[in-house]
Amino acid sequence: MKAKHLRNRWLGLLPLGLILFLSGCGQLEMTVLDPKGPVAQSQYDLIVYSLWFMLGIIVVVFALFAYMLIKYRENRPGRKESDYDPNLHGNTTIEVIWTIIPIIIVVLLSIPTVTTLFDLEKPPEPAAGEEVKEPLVVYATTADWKWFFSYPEQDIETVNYLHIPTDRPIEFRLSSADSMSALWIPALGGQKYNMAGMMTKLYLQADEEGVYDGRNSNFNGEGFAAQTFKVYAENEEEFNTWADEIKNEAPELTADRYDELLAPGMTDVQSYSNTHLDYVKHHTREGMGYVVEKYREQFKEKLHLYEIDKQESFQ
Ligand SMILES: [Cu+2]
Repeated sequence: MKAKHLRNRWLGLLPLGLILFLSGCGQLEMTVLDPKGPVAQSQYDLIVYSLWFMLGIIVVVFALFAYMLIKYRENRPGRKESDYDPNLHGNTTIEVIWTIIPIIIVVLLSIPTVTTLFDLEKPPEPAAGEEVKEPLVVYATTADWKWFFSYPEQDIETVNYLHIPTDRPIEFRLSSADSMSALWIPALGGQKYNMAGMMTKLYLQADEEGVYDGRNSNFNGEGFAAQTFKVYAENEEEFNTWADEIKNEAPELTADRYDELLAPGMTDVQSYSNTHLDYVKHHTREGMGYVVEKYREQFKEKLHLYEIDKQESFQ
């Protein structure tokens, strides 16, 4: 019976072992463990710190467990009846130890966690010796089931894809035109929610050039699985060239065109030489019910799965 319990305890460690084993492979899917910017890096460090810390606790607990099993086993040679005294009530030394140790554990886990959480609300600090750069503001607005990225500084807008300069903080201003969603670019940092009628801020930064995956991480209906986008992180010069090109060559986003895009459904990647912020601000009280009011009937209808097939064809 005892042996079986022991085996079950080791089985419980199996998932942890698998995580450690798989993370060693550098799998592209496990981007959380392969940070590409300072925000993702600080979150990664926190995960690793907590993991090692808790691993340390597990080691101590299992060592004590093994010690107890061996020391107090019934058939130990020379064991006396008086060796077993389970009455610990009123044992001040032991009670102080098992109160103080958990307090130390909680303090050592919470200090780095709270510090990191508070730092996430500010733009990431530049690396030593580098100049402080003003964050690039990007409004990330979701509508079922697509992403609008508005760049007020460049006066351009993209749908379902995103270009960002490297080594510069990006200040995402998150909002939703209808259902609650969440912006998640695992290689650059954790997710934050997009909600209608309000604005949340998320600071992210890419240190390395590359193409990263982004997605909605909050379930919001049939098109959820396909509500993804690519993030192209490139150096400042390339980014400016791209932005100029969109500004000069992309069509204008008219109010009518924007309304069409807001209808529940899928869309391909698109670029425009102005932003929808000219027409409606979904994060304000006035802009909050805009889409739901306009597409009342369609929101009531059940959408068909072939719409999702359409989205998959351009991924
Ligand atoms: Cu909430």
